[in-house]
Amino acid sequence: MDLTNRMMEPEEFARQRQEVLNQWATGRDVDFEEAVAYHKSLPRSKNFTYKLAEGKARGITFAQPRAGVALLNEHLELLRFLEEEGEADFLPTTIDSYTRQNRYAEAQTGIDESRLVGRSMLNGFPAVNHGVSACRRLIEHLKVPVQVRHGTPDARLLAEITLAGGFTAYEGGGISYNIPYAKDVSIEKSIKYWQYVDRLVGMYEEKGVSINREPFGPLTGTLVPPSVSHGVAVIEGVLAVAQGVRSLTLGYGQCGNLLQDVAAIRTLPLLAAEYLNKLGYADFDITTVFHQWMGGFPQDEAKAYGVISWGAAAAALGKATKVIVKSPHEALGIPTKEANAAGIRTTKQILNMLKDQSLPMTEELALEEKMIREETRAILDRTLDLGEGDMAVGAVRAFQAGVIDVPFAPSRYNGGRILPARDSQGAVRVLEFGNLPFSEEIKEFHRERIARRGRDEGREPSFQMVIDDIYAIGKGMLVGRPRS
Ligand code: 8ZB
Repeated sequence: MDLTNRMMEPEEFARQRQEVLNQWATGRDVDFEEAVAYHKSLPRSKNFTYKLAEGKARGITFAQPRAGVALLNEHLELLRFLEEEGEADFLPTTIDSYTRQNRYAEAQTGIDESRLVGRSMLNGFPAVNHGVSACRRLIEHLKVPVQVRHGTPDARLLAEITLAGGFTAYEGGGISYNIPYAKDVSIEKSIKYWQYVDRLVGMYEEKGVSINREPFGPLTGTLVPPSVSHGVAVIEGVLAVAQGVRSLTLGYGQCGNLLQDVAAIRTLPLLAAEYLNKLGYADFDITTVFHQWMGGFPQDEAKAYGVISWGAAAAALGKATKVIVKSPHEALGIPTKEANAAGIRTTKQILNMLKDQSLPMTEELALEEKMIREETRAILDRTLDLGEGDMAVGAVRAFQAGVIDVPFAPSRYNGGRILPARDSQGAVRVLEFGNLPFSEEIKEFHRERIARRGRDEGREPSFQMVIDDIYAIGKGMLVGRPRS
């Protein structure tokens, strides 16, 4: 394995860049020096990093939707609507699935078909096909900062084009955009692809242009124990900073139990800073993103608003820097712009009402924080051991060994040996540990909590409990109780 967590050599970057920019015709429009000058010509109010830092300093939580359609004018119209009618603090550009798979010819067919039928035939905005100047038109016509959101194991060309196009934030990472999204891409490969992206961001930083990087926190979004997603988030943070990234937003997907969610979002930046410092990095700024519930939603829009509101409340009480918003159409698919805007406004109402409130530290909250810290450290310390101090090597070996194991992931590079289940208060615990490197005390805590639920429900904890939990929120509950 020639993978390392050292900063990529300039020669290696230049060699790959040649290749990457020739993957599609629009790649040839990328001129790095000119792009740096373009960024410097933009007002600070359009830069993601500055606005995040301002929100963090003020202790407020921003709201950001997801959104993307096939054609430029329609996409711009959608984003303007979410800015004006949705009151979005940050905007996204969600990239279509063909582009995520580097299938640009098929994305082009999607664009052509969308023009013919007069509606979007892609599930996002194919930014590679549209190219640098189309991206700049978006940025110029929008007031707030815009981020690229996708799900791409090899996102090098997409990064080159969108960053040259004026976007100031880029989601993803070598683990979080592989394991939940791909079946057959090795982690070693996707980490290398993402080292390129992080190095590119580092090069912008060195030229005085700040670009925010956000690993995708929720992973599969399906009952992921906080320590598992925190482990991955910290690793991806370390990998990013090692390539010169400075503005890092670490994410977590709502599980549904308020104390566990608040504990998770509070511990995340502290754990990341702890490991970054321990590994000798000092030049970074960490903010957080809380994802409203990423699992199955109720079809009933009124109930969906309830789920959205609960996510907004947890984000506000956890003092996340921003929250990624769901829409009342979540159970049906991609939302209309009206439904999307309604989800943001619902969220903003809650954020505004809670912005001056905070949860007091209690014994229960302290316990949740302690468990998350100990479990995350167990995972990260073993990962570093396996990598002999190198986090990139460690990550590959940790997945091989099942030391990191993401529930319900499609990737064959993920062990898939752990099973999560909720406890009687809805906190996500671990039912089957696989090879998670947890101490006996930690394991006993999980067993005891799940056993207590089993007693409440008069059944042995089993796979059925897990299934029931996966569908519970969609059916109007949190804990998947058997019908009584
Ligand atoms: C992993 C992210 C899944 C979420 C939303 C889904 C789901 C995907 C779009 C979108 C608005 C799009 N999502 N693509 N939302 N416009 N083009 O991402 O609905 O909530």
